[in-house]
Amino acid sequence: MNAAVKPAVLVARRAPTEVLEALRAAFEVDYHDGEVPLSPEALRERLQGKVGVYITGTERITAELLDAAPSLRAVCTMSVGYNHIDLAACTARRVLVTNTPDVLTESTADFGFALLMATARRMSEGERLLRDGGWKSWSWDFLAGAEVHGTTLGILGMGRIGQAIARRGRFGFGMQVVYHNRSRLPADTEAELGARYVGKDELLRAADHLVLVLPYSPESHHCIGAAELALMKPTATLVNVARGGIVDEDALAAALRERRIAAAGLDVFEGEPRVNPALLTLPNVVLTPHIASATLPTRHAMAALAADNLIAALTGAAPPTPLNPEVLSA
Ligand code: 8YV
Repeated sequence: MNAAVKPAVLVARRAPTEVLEALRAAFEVDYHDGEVPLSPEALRERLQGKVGVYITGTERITAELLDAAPSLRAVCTMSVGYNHIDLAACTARRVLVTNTPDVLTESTADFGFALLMATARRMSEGERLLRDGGWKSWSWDFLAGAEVHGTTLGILGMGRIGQAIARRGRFGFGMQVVYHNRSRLPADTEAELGARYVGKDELLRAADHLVLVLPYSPESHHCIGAAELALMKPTATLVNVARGGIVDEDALAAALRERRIAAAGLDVFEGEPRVNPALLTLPNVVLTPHIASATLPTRHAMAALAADNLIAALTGAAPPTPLNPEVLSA
């Protein structure tokens, strides 16, 4: 590459120093290091003349935006989910899209399991009570929650993260694992995980703890609503570490309020960072601000992978994790 004419890219969110340095060595970088994401208008403006963009889950890449930024050739997101990117529109315009799978699998599964535990064992409720001076005495059922070990773990969406959660449940907690997925896992993977494939309704009926780890799409929008919640055990917990839009939050709040399910743990929300007010006042829901992948090593690895993808995409090398590799051979 001719160092005098580096390609121009936009780094649309703050990135770790070493990653920014690598990007600056390869590109002319326009850097948005503010806490708040660029507005759609500012993003469109800053993309003028750029051939690549480094984004996170908070920047939406739409067909309209692509048409307004015709120089763009690569969109590299520091996230495994890519529902914020119109992939078909990118492919149609021969814009490469990459994401960051694998590097966050184990940390996200750790957090999913932690949220399950916190939810089942009423940890947030206990801490709130303690901090508020409400710990006065003891009784046999004081903050008694649901059992985790030896119970049935249901997983909706059995991709890499779902499988990593299944391993924790099976090998760490002696749980029976049932799952539902668009496609069934190979028999040897099912055997390794001790996981039984079931229909969605059976999953809802069987799970003592149901974890949602499926990708968000028009098909999965509100796929857990009033009808699905009605199939769950009144003692069950629901955990969502996927995307907020998968759950109808009003229906969930009603089910929690009326104790039609016992509790929920939510790391993702439909309108995040805004949280449905109906959830905020309920005692039996643990709420966390979309931090399932948030460990420093994992976030460094995600950022580095997104940058590696951007550098490869714009220097003629093979990007490590493309989502539409057909663009490369077109
Ligand atoms: C990120 C995520 O926190 O990777 C994903 O899809 O949801 C999270 O790991 C976030 O989207 C960062 O861009």
